[in-house]
Amino acid sequence: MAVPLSVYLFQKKEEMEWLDDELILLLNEIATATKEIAGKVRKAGLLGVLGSAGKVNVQGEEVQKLDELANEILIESLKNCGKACQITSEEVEDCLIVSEKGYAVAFDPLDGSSNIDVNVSIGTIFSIQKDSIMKPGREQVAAGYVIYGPSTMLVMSLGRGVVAFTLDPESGNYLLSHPEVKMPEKGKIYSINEANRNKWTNEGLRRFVDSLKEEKYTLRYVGSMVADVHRTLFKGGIFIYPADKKNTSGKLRLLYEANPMAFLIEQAGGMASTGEKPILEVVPKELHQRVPVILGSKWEVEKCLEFIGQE
Ligand code: P6P
Repeated sequence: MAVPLSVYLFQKKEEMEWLDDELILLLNEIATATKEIAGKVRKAGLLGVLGSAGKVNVQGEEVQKLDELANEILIESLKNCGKACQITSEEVEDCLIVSEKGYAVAFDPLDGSSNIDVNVSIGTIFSIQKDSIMKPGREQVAAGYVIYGPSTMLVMSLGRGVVAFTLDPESGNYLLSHPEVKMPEKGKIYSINEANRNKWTNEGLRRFVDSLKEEKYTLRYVGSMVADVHRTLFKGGIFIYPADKKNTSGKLRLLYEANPMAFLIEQAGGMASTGEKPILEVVPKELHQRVPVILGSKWEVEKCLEFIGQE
């Protein structure tokens, strides 16, 4: 039988001295919270939790009822397990300081919420740092996401490669389904919202996208970062959310979207850049700061950086 997440983490303690009991407990807690979220997502239409919560969050985005529910589930779980010293959520303006020492957790409780009401894959993204979340992403001790898709999958890295677990509906356990996720060196898919093409602030980016069309790449864009990054991680290619005239620093948030995804992509052999530097080298200045995101297979990311550098 495939290895359950809790057993996998216990087994990894031997190989990874930094994987202490607190971190193992925290990861199991986050996994358990996402199982509860998966249950709500699966039955959303029956629970009356579709649609807007009638509020706007710190991002200026309309909050969906499921966003709020997922946020409450994660915050309660992290508070109850007592192993998170800081809790940062996309849905909460300020960082919740619990104690000075321990593991700092940042998360997007339900990413891609504009897709909730149309039953398209959405996800939860998390990042874990020692003591404070306000450090370059290179220092993450763990990061991952759960994608609520045709199957619910937990994809994560502890700093030694990327593994994926699939939620088994019978046992209710996350079971190891992909012991080693490696990115293809090059793909055939590009993923960017081309509706914003004329707003992109870098002319080289338009030339790069046109060059991929010349090479017969296909476009896939779900509009949920978790779904677009999951496909890029497994199939290769490139995902881009660039700076544009409306979002001058891009739209995606550093601490709980760009950093965890960049950590996974690099751990799987890919690259993740802001266009000026590796995402994991950005020194955070604000809790909800945004960065441009260019991530995926090395070949495409390097090619993209060449084009935008020649602007
Ligand atoms: P756009 C979802 O709202 C999100 O934050 C990410 O999940 C996704 O990649 C992006 O926004 C989509 O933004 O402007 O293309 O709709």
